[in-house]
Amino acid sequence: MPLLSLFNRSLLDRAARPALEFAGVSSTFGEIEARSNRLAHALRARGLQRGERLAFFLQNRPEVIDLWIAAVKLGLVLVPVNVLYRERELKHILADAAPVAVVTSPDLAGFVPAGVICWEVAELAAESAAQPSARLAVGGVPETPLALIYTSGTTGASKGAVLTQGNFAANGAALAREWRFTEEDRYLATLPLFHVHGLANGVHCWLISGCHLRLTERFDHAKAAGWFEDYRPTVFFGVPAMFIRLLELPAEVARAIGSRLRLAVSGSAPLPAEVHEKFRQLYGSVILERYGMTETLMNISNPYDGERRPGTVGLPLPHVSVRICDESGAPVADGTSGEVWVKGTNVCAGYWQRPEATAAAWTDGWFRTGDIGVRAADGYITLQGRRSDLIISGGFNIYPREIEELILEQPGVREATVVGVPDPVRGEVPVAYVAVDAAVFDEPATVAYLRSQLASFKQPKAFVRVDALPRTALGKVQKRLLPSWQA
Ligand code: MCA
Ligand code: AMP
Repeated sequence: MPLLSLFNRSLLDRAARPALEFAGVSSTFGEIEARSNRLAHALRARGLQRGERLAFFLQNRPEVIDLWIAAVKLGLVLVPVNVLYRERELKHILADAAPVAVVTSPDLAGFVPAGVICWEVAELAAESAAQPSARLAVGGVPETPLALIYTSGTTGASKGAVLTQGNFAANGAALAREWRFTEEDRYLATLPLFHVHGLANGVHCWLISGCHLRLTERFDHAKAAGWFEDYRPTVFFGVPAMFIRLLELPAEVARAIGSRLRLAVSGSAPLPAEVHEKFRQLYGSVILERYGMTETLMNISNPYDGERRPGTVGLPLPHVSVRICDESGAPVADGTSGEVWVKGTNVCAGYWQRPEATAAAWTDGWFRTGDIGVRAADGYITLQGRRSDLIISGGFNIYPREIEELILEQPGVREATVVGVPDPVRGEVPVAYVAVDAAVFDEPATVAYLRSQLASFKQPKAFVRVDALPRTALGKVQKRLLPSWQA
């Protein structure tokens, strides 16, 4: 079914129902329908045509949702940008995607590189208010691109995954069904809307099921207990760092929250089996872990009914085929580790203007995820690591090479490598190992430089000095041989 038809179940058929609450302000589905129509007219008036790209660089707010729905209606391609990115990171994405403009807010506009057109989100909303509320019937077919979402895939260079309306429709419909969403649900949305977890899963399960959504600007562990108490959600989606934070709540508070929570979903990074168990004990709720990627949306999920097995990501979703393959691409036997390959209506159309990267990531129609996994005889899949040295911190991805290259530019640095070290809350944090000329290397200046160039979650937690990096005979750094580091 086309994505807009799925949305119509709520936007048109449940027009009078309360839909969304943000900062104490509520909207019905009918109001969201009218607002997104007005915004579509305003975007048209600013010259945007079907197929054109428009970036957004915004904290969570209802305007992001309006923009998403307007893009579906107009056949536009949105480019979500992480709000923690700084000018250098934005420059790459905006130069590559070449959007007509970036929708942003005054607090973030200063990070947008000079020469890029910024549209102020509040001005756009004010301008929309004067536009007609009737639909602009442009729409799209399943193949119509809807988003370019930047991710590094299995290599270091950030590329835009071209996700279509059909990808979001297939993924959203499958998740809403598999996870038993109904219009009675109350979904607490604290995940960022600039990533697939919050956007493709959260927003789509909500719009397709017609349940109620409370949106927060971001996750804040100091406020989380209050939100759960006050909103009484039945559904919560989070990254492991959020569930680890939730373990800090007093037992009686946790038990009351858990008694109302019918579904807690974790993903984006491995959920330690110990956290799964502690959450069950404290909240009386068994976390459902699932696995996805920007390029593929969701692939594999533990079942709603049936065993949610800790440490595993479960079974392939109904619209997804999964193979575990050896280096030659041949499927391996159950119990043997290999690379996870996926195929299905969830998989993106390729990388934006990167035919070589696209060719490298797909083989015979199968997308090679770069994740290493193993399938048990009963079908449950366990992820065991990645082929690349990606670090995942609090659910945000970090490519060591990006940080290493910046450190190597600093005076007095002979060698540098960055590795992920275990962190009790964020899973992993980056630490730099450097071989330096001590008389020249200025650590505070390097830290200040990295702060100006990189998102906060990419900042190395320490600079560990070594005489030289351990290398193979071919010169490759052997990260496993580095001395261990403790905070
Ligand atoms: C985090 N920070 C932010 C925001 N989020 N700052 C401003 N706005 C935000 N929205 C910064 C904080 O300022 C702080 O910076 C650092 O991140 C950690 O914040 P803290 O309050 O200590 O939070 P925490 O308790 O450590 O939790 C961090 C977090 C964050 C809120 C869980 O990591 C997060 O939002 N993660 C979600 C990532 C996500 O959605 N991933 C999905 C992508 P400083 O360090 O300077 O103090 S992967 C995906 O989509 C695939 C497909 C999948 O499978 O889902
Ligand atoms: P991204 O490229 O930001 O979409 O991140 C996707 C990557 O996150 C995947 O390739 C996995 O390595 C990782 N990931 C997502 N969900 C899980 C999970 N449940 N367990 C382990 N890793 C995960």
